[in-house]
Formats: sequence, C-alpha cells, structure tokens
Amino acid sequence: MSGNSTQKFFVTTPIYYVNDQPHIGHAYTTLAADVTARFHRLAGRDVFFLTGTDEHGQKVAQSAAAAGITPQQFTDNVSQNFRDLTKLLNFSNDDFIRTTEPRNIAAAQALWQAMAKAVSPDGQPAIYLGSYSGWYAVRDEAFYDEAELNDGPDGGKLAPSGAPVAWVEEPSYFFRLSAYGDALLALYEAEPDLVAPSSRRNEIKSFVKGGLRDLSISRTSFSWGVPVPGDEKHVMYVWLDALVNYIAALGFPEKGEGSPYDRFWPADLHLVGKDIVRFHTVYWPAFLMAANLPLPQRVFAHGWWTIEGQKMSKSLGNVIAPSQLVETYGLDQTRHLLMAEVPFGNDGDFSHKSAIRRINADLANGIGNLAQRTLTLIQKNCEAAVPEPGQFADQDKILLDAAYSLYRNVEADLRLQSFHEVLRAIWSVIAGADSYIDRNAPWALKKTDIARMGTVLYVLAETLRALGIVLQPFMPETMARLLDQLAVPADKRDFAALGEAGSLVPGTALPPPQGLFPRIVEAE
Ligand code: ME8
Repeated sequence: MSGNSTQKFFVTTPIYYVNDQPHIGHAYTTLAADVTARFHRLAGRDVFFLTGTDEHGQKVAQSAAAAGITPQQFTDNVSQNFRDLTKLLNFSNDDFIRTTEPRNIAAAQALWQAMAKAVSPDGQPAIYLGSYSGWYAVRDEAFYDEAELNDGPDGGKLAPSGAPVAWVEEPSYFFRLSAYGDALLALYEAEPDLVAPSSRRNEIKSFVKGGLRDLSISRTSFSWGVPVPGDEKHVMYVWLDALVNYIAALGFPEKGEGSPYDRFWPADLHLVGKDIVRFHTVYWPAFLMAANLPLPQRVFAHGWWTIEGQKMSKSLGNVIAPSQLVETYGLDQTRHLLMAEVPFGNDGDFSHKSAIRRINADLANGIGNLAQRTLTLIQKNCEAAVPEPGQFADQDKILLDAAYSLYRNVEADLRLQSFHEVLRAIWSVIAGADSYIDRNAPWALKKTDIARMGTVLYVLAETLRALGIVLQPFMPETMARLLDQLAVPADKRDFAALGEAGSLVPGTALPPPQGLFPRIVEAE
C-alpha cells in the first residue's frame, strides 16, 4: 500500500467553507497541493488534483441568512471567489467540486446507503436511528464531549478551537463509530505513513485510544443539506457530504475498469490543515471501512499561519487576502514565499519584513542574480548563443552532477511533504553555482582563455536549465520565462530532460536576457 509503484497520483485539498472569503490559509493548502501535482506531472505520472468548496450545513445557512439571500445564491457567489483564487495563484487543479452539485449529492447518498447496509465490527448495524443530545459548534461544524469544553467569558461554553458551542437535542441517525476503534488503531500501526507528521499521528492515536462515541450523522432542525435516503426529514451531517467529495469527483458510485474512480482511488495524499485531522483520519477511514472501500494512502496536516504574531481574524482586521500578496510581491514571489518561509507541518508567522527579506535573498539576489549574470555574459561574449564547451574539469562535473541529480535528490523529501527541504536542496545548488561563477570569473577569461570562458558559461547555463526545470512546480510562470531565455524546447522541460538527455545545444540563439525578480525596496 504505502510506497506502491503505480504511476498515478491523486492529491486533494480540503473543500473550503463558503462562509468566508479566501485568505492565505486557504491559498497555502491549495498551493502545497499544486506544487505536489506539478512535481508528479513533470515526473511523468498520471495526476489528478482536486479542490473545491463545502457548501451545506448550518454555518453556511446562517451566513446566507445574515447576507439576506438564499443559501444557493450565497454559495454561488462565494464559491466563485475560491474558483477565482485558483486562477489568481496559477493553480493547476484538474477539477473543482462543489458539494451542492448533483454528483456530490448522488455520491453522498450512495455512500450513506452502502454504510446503512453494513454491519459494524461488533456485529450491529453500522447506522441506526436515535436521538442526539449534546454540544455542537456551528463554527467548526463539530460535536464535542462535555469534557473537552472550556468556560467562555460570558458564561457560555467553548470548544477547544475557541468556537462557541450550543446544546442540541433532536432525532438523529448515528454511525456506530464506537465499534471502529480497534480497526482504526490497527490501521495506524499497519500504515505508519497514513497520518503525518508524526505529532498528528500520536494525537490521533491517543484520541482513538481514549474511546470513540457513536457519531451523529444527520440533523433535523434545518434543511440546508443532503436528504437522507428514505427519511427526508433528515439532512446529512455536513462532514459526511463534505468528505465524500473526494470520491464524488471521481464519479463514485460509478466504478469499474476505465472509470476515474478505478484510475485514481485511493487518494495518494489528502492535504489538510491541523484543525481537521480528526475528520480525515478517524471519521473518513471509518466511513470507508463501513462501506468497504479502499482507504487513502496518506493524510498530511500542515500548521497554522498567524499574521505579524497574531491569530488571523475578521475582528482584528488582519486577514490577508492572497490577492493582496500577489499585488504587493508578485505571483511567483508569493508562491515561493509561502512554501519557503515555514517548514511544512509547523505553525508559521507571516510578516511583511521577513517576506521582503526572503524574496530579496532567495529570488532577487539568489536565482535572479545568477540568471542575470550568466545570461548577460553569454549575450555579450558568446554572440548571444549557447557557448561551445570544451573538456569538463572536475569542478564543472561536480556542479553539473549536483544540478542534474536534483530531482532524484529531492524526491524523497517531496514524498514526505518536506517542501522546505526540497527548496533547501535546490538553493544549495544555487549557492554552488554562485561560488563557481565567482571562482572562475568568466568575465576575466574573455581576455585570458576564451575557450575556458565558453566552458564555464556553458556549465552555468546548464545549471540554470536544471534549476529552471526543478523550480517549475513552485514558480511555473517565471521558470517558464527562464527556460525561454535558455531556448529550452517545450518538450524538454520535464524531469526526464534534466540530465544530458536535454542538454543545451551549442550555437542555439538566445534572446536578450530579462530580469526574473526585481529587488523589493522596503517602504519605510
Ligand atoms: O474545514 N493557516 O473548511 P475551512 C493555515 N469545509 N491554514 C489555514 C488557516 C490558517 N490560518 N486557515 C484555514 C473546512 N486554513 C471544511 C473542510 S474537507 C472534506 C472539509 C486552511 O474553510 C487549512 O487547510 O474551514 C484548513 O484545514 C482549511 O483551510 C479549513 O478550511
């Protein structure tokens, strides 16, 4: 199961609630999925990258009521904002699913029916009708045990997330989650890569070891949801109709040879934030077990962004819209910044000061400067064409080897979602190229050893080509420009072309160089 050798890769993001405008937290998860999808495509795999919006439930119904429009109108408007975000940040998602679409409703009902037919590990029906009385947080769309709650400032109770909870009492269908604890614990043991990073895995294991209660999976006190098959007074718990999106987008319940479901399920990677790990690693696998469907290979939960040291919140007015970042810093600068700034999995703080520092250091002074120096020297001294190399010296081979083997060297980190390690490895080649250019001073070789100058500039151009190829997943637009400036043909931009298979051909004409990343001058 883990480490399987199939050449497909299915990566998903959470589907976002449409009660909110997109902010950098949402952009972050989808960006990580986009980088992942682009990597696997460049490695020649059959990729499906899914994102979308979560549109049912009480929280969305309340936001629509507050806006004075119907839930459907409300969701149509706000879902579009999330779709626009995918364009704005140049996300390469293959599909965008909305839970209000007929395909999601059909899949949710089919999953319900499969679960309703099932017998749980303790020999009883997996779904039964009862009555729920307990605490519910609309903001989290989650049920909480009394023991998990804290006292709020105004005498009310708060969930661990800080969301206010209310007492709910109503008829409800239940999923017999309590019977799945042992199966889940056995799963975490058998599949140590399933829940990552390991801190999350430990958290989930102890949650399950603490004992699971049956889960209320339908509501009767509002109607903005998917009707329960055969008992339409009930709508499904919003998380059930949300989680099913991952298979609904593959055409479930349609299965069989040649179907998208057979081609892509199980998911290779569900990327989520740390707030929703429980839903993806306890509820979702238990639902799938009950329905006798294969389980996802991996769920990775990344950390939380704060802004200039503070929690992002509407009331503090410090919510950062991704469009603001793109306007201030540029598209690929924003993409690089978000992926490079924080080890993936850790919490991180966004500040304009460190954003500017990173963009200038990594991009303007880093790869941007290396490209500008190399391409300008070639333009001036090599008749604006790829230079002719002579024999490679040891130091040439060392740099070329490091550049050519970049994909091989970062693949393991990519599989672990260590994007910052991937970038660190790429930047160590940039640093190697910087010291190579200074050591060899090709500008001075023009007078002393013109043949060696050609070799040095060729090695640098080849290194830039490799850097351009491996950085495409992070900065697709700018790296396409870099590869254009090196006259790399469109069919030689994937990882198969990284080594000598795609080497630049001496004598190929090169266009005049253009700066890749302007330096940002800090406004005082
Ligand atoms: O939970 N830092 O939707 P949601 C980092 N609809 N990531 C953040 C973030 C922050 N400050 N804020 C949000 C839901 N996120 C459900 C999901 S999936 C079947 C249903 C990201 O709109 C992070 O990925 O509340 C988090 O898990 C997600 O947005 C929550 O989005």
